[in-house]
Order: sequence, then C-alpha cells, then structure tokens
Amino acid sequence: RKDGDGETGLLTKTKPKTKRPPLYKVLLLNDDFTPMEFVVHVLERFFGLSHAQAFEIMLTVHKKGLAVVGVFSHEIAETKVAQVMDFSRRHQHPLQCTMEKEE
Ligand code: NFA
Repeated sequence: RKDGDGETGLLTKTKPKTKRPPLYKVLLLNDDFTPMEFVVHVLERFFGLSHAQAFEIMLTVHKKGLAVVGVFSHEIAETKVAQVMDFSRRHQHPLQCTMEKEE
C-alpha cells in the first residue's frame, strides 16, 4: 500500500525529509609553546574575529585546554583547519586545530 501502512491497513505519514548538511565545530588546542599573540593573530586572520573576541577565545583555550572557534560546513571547516595548520607550521609553532561533527 501507499505511504507505509505495513499490513495493518492504517495509514501513516512519511515525513518529508529535507536533508540539512551536518555542521562541524572547529577546535583550537592549547600547547605550552605557541605565543599568545600568535594565537590571537590566527583567530583574527582566519576566523574574522575582533581583537577582543580573539583574545578572549585564546585565553579560554589557554585555561581550559581547547575551545570551539567556529561552526561551519564540512568544506569550510576543512579549509580553516588546513589554513591554521599550514600557517602554524610555516611559523614553526606547534598550534593544533581540528574539526568534529556537531551533534
Ligand atoms: N599556552 C600558550 C602559552 O602559554 C598560549 C596558547 C593559547 C597556545 C592558546 C595555544 C592555544 N604561550
């Protein structure tokens, strides 16, 4: 029968599922070596944060070990992670940036 009534003869509605793409959190991880000013610069440069917002998030990472710096589509999140990792490596800082799927 139409629209999933099983064998009961009772009509049930199938939800029209609009597929929303998953979002990804971009995380910055603390370390003992990357200078605070460098982290602030990274947050301003790659995440469009003001100096005050960047400083606040840098301090959160420093104190708590990590922080979410933004939530993006998979492609944008991958690009941000690659930009931060590349920029940090080129400046010989061990700063780590990762992404994880949002619940
Ligand atoms: N913990 C680093 C320091 O004391 C600063 C830092 C903050 C590094 C945020 C990485 C991320 N120099």
